Amino acid sequence: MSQKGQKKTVVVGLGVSGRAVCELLLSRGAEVVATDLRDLSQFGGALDGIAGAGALLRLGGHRLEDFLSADRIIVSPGIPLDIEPLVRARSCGIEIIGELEWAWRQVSLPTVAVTGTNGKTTTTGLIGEIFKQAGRRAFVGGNIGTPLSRWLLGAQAADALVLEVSSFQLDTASTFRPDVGVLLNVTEDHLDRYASFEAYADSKFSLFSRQNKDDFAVINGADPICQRRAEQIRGRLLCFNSAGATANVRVCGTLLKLDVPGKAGMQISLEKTGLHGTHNLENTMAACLAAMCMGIGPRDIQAAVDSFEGFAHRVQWVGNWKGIDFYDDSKATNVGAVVKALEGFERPVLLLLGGRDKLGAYQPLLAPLAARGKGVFAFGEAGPKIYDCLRQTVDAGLYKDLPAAFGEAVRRAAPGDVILLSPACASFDQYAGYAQRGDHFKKLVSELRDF
Ligand code: UMA
Repeated sequence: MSQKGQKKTVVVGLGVSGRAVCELLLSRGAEVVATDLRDLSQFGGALDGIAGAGALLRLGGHRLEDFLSADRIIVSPGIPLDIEPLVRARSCGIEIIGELEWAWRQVSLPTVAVTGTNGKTTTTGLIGEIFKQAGRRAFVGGNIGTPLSRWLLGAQAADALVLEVSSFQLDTASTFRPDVGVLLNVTEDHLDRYASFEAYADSKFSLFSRQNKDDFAVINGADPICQRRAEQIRGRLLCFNSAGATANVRVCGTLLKLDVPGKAGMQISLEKTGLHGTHNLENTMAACLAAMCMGIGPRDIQAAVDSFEGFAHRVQWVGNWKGIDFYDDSKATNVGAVVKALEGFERPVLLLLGGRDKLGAYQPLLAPLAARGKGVFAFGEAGPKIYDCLRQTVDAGLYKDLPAAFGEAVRRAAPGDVILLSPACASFDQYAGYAQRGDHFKKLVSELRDF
């Protein structure tokens, strides 16, 4: 214990999660050491509030002695758990937990948690919209953007939590237990952080590891990893399946038919949905099932399905020029997301791929590209690796950056084609984030008038 008798907490990483944790701890009088690899100059004043409130800032690196003298350590999701000070602190028995775990311990509200390699944000958003239509107040956040600890700093006006949860957040959880857990899919991602794909899948499945028999576990019956590991689930297992197999939610024409033991069946029309493609069908199925588990009726679910339009940078149509349609899917930072995006199109696709490699394989793109790929335009750091992998099978070219790849795709496209930015890579080689990369793509589309 610290001299003040308060628990001394080291907060690691001072991005949006870490800063919210610090603010909350400081507002409760805790002793806080706030540490980050970045220098003060790189924060542009963002730390003024916590410094003014009494946090001891340790910037430009982490100090082992801070970690070893802590009563507990709260880590931001992006902190690798194998950095030396954390390994040493763990071996000394010091508690290390994530921001989500720490914040969730302080709330007692029914919780819906959505994870999966792809589709988390859309599904979480749609569940949030369903709650809104039902007149039920829910905090919608987590990995989607607003950390739970930030919400705890406000008036906390909600009757439920609807959380997007990442594998990183699950890795640092020890009591987190959602009443309804949703796992959308598991495909290769974050292999720069996990020892193997199986280790990443373990992380995703840990969403269900503390559930009891009354909790709901909603999984994708068409996903091989979900199928293989379903027996690990101890809660009430519910499946959605876009491939038409027996499941708790099925597609019949333009209707979703939902059937959950112990609840009245319901039907939801997809005629007015703004979400397109197989992946969005799965997202919608999962969201409807989760809402049904939370006791929300068909009228409110239908109203949300009809009105929800999805989010920017997720297979978002951003314009048409001379008959060519342009879609921004900059959020697709792994290969599985690109496969899903390609499967959503019936027309020839010119695909812009590239950025910072995440060490996964690009081969899964070959089959959907053989079906509808008119060309691949590889760019950025990962460009050469992508080009080498795909050029035997599809017409591929290598470009230094997004504008160069975009320009060539436009020259090659014909009316009726689709130009899709779905990069399969992180953006950090050339952009601050996927949103900035998507915005750049949109700007290039808007400038085509002068092309
Ligand atoms: N840092 C250290 N030490 C290290 C490594 C990093 O101090 O060894 C510092 C960095 O210098 C930086 C800070 O840690 O200042 C960043 O922390 P962070 O990466 O956890 O970022 P936050 O701003 O707190 O954002 C996090 C999530 N980021 C990650 O998981 C990488 C956000 O998800 C999330 O929206 C936010 O919390 C609120 O919950 C982003 C994401 O990319 C969108 N998530 C991944 C995904 O969706 O695939 C998992």
